[in-house]
Amino acid sequence: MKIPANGVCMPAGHPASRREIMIAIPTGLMAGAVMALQAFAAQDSKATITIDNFTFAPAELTVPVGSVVTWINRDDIPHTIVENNKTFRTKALDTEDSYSFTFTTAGTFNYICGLHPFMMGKVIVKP
Ligand SMILES: [Cu+2]
Repeated sequence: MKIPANGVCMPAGHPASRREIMIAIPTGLMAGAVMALQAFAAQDSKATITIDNFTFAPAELTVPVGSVVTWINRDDIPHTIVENNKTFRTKALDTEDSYSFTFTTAGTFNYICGLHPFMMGKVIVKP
């Protein structure tokens, strides 16, 4: 091992290493915060509406913004889901077909079955 003339052993990378640590800590904290937010957003963010016997159940569903709502057709005939303001609209869903929609804005979403307009449902999205 070669010892420098002044006798002080100073690795070339040393001045940068403290700065790297100072950057690494906030980055780690931010990653933790993002993961915590994702865990929070995932809470109660999924709901299912069953279609059976010409009925949406529950007929009225309240969910927080960001929720994914899935409709499943358990009836033995096809149904569609058509939101009154065309926010979402499906093709005919056969038995056991499903459709998912993510509600990204708050509001009340009234929908019907396009094949049987007397079938009505409502999703209320809270901010
Ligand atoms: Cu129908």
